[in-house]
Amino acid sequence: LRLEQDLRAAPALGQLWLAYQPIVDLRTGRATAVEGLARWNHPRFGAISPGEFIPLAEESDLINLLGEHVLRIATEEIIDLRARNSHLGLTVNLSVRQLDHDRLVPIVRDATLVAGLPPGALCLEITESAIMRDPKRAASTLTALRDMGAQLAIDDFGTGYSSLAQLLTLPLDMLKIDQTFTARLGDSRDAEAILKSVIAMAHAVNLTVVAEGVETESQLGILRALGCDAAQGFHLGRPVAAAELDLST
Ligand code: G
Ligand code: G
Ligand code: MN
Ligand code: NA
Repeated sequence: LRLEQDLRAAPALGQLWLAYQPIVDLRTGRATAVEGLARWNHPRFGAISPGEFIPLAEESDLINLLGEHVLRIATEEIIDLRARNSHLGLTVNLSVRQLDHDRLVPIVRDATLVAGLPPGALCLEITESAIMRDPKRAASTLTALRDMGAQLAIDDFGTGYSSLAQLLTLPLDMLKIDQTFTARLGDSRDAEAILKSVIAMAHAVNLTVVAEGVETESQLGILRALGCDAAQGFHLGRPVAAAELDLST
C-alpha cells in the first residue's frame, strides 16, 4: 500500500522516466523505431523494475494515470529523437486496463497532438492475453485506435493461447515474437520451422514481424534467413535514456 502511494505520486515528483530500446530493420541494420519502457527511481529504494511496479499499477486505475504519463513523456521525447533520425517510430506498451478505459482513444490522440507527432509514428503494443480476455471489446478499441491513425502491435506473441488465425482478423501492423521463442533459435529446428510459418502467415496479411530478445549474432543470422523484418534485443541495443541512444547502427 505504501509503495502504491509512492507510485501514485511518482509522475508529479519526476521519478518516472523512460528507457528506449531500438527496433532494428534486418535489411538496413538501422533503427526504424524505439520501444519506450517505463522506469521508476524511488527516492529510498532506488530503481524499481517495471516487472514489479507495472503489475502493482495494474491492480487499480493507477495504471491509467501512469500509462497516460508514459505516453506524454514518450511522444515528447520521440520528437527530439526524430531530429536525429526523421522517420524513427515509437512503440509504447498498453495494459489491459488501458485497453478497457473508455478515454483511451482521446488520451492517445491528445498525446500525439500536444507533442506534434504524426499519429502514424506511434505504435501501441498490446499483449495477446490482453486481447484474448475480451476479444470483441479489444477488436472495437483497436479499430478506433487504428482509425485515429495509430499503428498496432501484438506483443509477446507465442506466449498466449490465441491462434494466429484469430489475431490476424484484427487491424494490426506488427507482430512481436516473444523472447522465449528467439531464445530457442539455434537449438531447436522446431522453433525455426514454426517461426518460418508464422512469418509467412504474417506477411500474407502485411504484418511486420519483429523478433524480441535477440542476444546473439547467431540468432540474428537465423532471423534474417527466415525473412524476419526487424529485431530487438540486448545484442542490438539495451534500453537506455533517450540522450544515450545510439541511432547510427
Ligand atoms: O525493461 P523491462 O524490464 O522494461 O519491462 C518489464 C515489463 O514491463 C515488460 O513486460 C514491459 O512490457 C512492461 N512495461 C515497461 N514499460 C511499460 C509501460 O509503460 N506500460 C506497460 N503497460 N508495461 C510496461
Ligand atoms: O513484454 P515486453 O516485450 O514489452 O518486455 C520488454 C522487456 O524485455 C523489457 O524488460 C526489456 O528490458 C527486456 N529485454 C529487451 N531485450 C532483451 C534481451 O535481449 N534479453 C532479455 N532477456 N530481455 C530483454
Ligand atoms: Mn513490449
Ligand atoms: Na514483448
